[in-house]
Amino acid sequence: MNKPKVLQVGPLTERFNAALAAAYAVTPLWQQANPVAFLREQGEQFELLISSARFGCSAEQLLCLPNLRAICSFGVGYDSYPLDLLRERCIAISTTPEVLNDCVADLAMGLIIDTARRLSESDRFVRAGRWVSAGFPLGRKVSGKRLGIVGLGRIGEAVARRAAGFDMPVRYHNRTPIAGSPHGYAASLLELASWADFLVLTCPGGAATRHLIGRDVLAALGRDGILINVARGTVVDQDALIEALQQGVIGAAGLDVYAAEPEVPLALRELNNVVLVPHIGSASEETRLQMEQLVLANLQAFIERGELLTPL
Ligand code: NAP
Ligand code: 8YV
Repeated sequence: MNKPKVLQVGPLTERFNAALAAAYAVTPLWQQANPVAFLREQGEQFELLISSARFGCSAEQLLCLPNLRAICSFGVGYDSYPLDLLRERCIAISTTPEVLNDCVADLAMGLIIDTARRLSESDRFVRAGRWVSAGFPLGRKVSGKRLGIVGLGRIGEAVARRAAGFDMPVRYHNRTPIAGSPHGYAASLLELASWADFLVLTCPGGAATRHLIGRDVLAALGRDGILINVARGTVVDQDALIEALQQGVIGAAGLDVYAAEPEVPLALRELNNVVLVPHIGSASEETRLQMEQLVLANLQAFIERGELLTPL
């Protein structure tokens, strides 16, 4: 029997690529000499697409895929897809929710501890041989501090559960308050930022949340406040953040995501009061394996039953 045809937009792990190729007739779009010309000439043969939160699929690419029926995406974020167009054309899309909650929340807690207790900075201090001639400056306490969460969803809830172990009171801001939530609701971002010691971002990216965190929110967070972003770089006005860190408007920041990845501006890299990691929220062996398996299970379910397991 012929293997079903699948178009894969960008590379994932060797393990995933091999598993996909074993069951399907895969066309790796990124390996085509001219991917744009390839799509224009041959796009109509594909009904199934594999992509990721990182590579997504543009409106221009969709135009070249008139027979597309389903997209199985690696990652939970969907800001790299034109959702209105997908809805209009009745193209189903799955993501990989839940399986990465723990790792992204763990990273958020790691960034909280790192920024407040200055772990990365103190590591640089020891490696540079500076301890022999000076003591390291004091950091800030973590336990018992106020934690504000922007986007109390699956990942935000996992952060809140971890914060309980640190005796941190939690408040949150979503567009809609969650009925029965044990956490206090802040009706505005300014209210949440003024209250919080740590402001953690776990909301989706995309046009609707672009620059939610700007100069006003940073000023409200204040000079002892710490911003943690494990959501999307677009949620923060990055220029305003750099200015706030340079001028001491906020105390520190821990960032996993950036405005134009993988570019990280020199102005950020030069600052000592920011911890910078390269979008590693879900990047553990265990979680990435579960995400890969969920992508494959979605694809199989769609082919066998016309239904995705974790549709958006
Ligand atoms: P989720 O369960 O859908 O939670 C998102 C939360 O954000 C919801 O509670 C939602 O509540 C809230 N929200 C949406 N728009 C908002 C707005 N304008 N202002 C305030 N809150 C808003 O999603 P999730 O699975 O937790 O994932 C969240 C995001 O994390 C993903 O979309 C992705 O961008 C990011 N992420 C990053 C990494 C990483 O590696 N760093 C990994 C995975 C995910 P309302 O709808 O009531 O507003
Ligand atoms: C992805 C992420 O691993 O799930 C998401 O939304 O940001 C990460 O978990 C990454 O974007 C690769 O696509």
